[in-house]
Amino acid sequence: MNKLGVPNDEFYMKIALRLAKKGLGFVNSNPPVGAVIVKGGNIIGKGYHTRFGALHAEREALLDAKKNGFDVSGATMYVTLEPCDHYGKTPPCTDAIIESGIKRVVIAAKDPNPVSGDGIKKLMKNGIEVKVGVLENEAKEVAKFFFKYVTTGLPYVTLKYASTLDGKIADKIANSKWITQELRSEVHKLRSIHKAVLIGAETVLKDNPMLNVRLPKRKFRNPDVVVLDENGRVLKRIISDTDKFELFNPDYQRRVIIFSSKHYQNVELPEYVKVKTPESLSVENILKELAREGIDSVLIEGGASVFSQFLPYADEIYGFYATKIFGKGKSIFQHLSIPIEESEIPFEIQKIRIAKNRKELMVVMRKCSQ
Ligand code: AOF
Ligand code: ZN
Repeated sequence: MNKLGVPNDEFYMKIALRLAKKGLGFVNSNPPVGAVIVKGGNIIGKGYHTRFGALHAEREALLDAKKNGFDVSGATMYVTLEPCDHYGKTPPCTDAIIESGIKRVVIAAKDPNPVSGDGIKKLMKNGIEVKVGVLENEAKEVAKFFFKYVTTGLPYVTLKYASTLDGKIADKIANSKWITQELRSEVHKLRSIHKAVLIGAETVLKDNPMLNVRLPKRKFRNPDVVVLDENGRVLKRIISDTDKFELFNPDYQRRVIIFSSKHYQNVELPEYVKVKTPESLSVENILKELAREGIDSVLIEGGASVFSQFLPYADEIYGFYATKIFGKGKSIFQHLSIPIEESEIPFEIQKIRIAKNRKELMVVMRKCSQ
């Protein structure tokens, strides 16, 4: 809205962004994208990318307008990402827009994906007025996994831990369940948007975690699970005991990828379990392998040795703190030893949330842009 309360480009782009968000968790490793078609101040079509491989937002919006009996010629399309100009899983959106008679296209962010061609140029060549950069930062934020994945070839890395006030993720006898409770739904939301969660062997063996999404009244997809099983301890145990691990529960309909330096031949694994034994189990190598598997985002869920390894690669950190103290116990990053003068990490606090019962705190930190 402008000062007189008349809807402007930002107003419609906000609606397109809201639509884009509906695809979060379903579209990876494609971008969540939203589109709105406006004619004479009225919204006559809306669409978003609903799941990986499905129609792009632009085509969904055009179909929606058509379904509702509207003629889109002369209309304006608001789209959160530059329309593609390539034959991928679907034909180019530029062609659909040009054919439709739309005369103006407002774009939030340019597409960083080189394979998608130059959609802006193509539209302009065909006499369409194009405006780029409306709510660009917001659009990049919504599609942050996609932007990182396409520009670096690595997944977006989010580190998530739940600790006591004194930074302990487990007590002295290694009990680590239920440190935080109230803010659990935030964790489940995080799981629902990431393509995969990653944990160490120790966590699998000690906690037997489900790592699925539990959100009432919401549609979601369970993330794939990645296990760092350097010495093959989990693999060895599942030879006889697959059923005992929640991780391998087929009801969750997800892939399980195990990274190990050892592979036990003649281990019979269900078809959704994949064992990878790359030459190096360095974090960088693991992230590259995950990217090759189409994983655009990974939520690191522990324990201490995994947190310590992945900290330098994290784009974002979600710290959940409970008003509890363990004194002795396992510290979040206990495998690092950093002198005080180097201890400030390149992160800034973006958001905090206090639980209703005032017993828990969520701190969201983002890597500073250099
Ligand atoms: C999407 N959804 O709404 C838009 C996309 O392989 P394809 O054909 O699905 O094309 C994927 C590329 O298309 C994607 O990387 C991005 O560059 C562009 N735009 N993709 O999945 C959409 N608008
Ligand atoms: Zn497209």
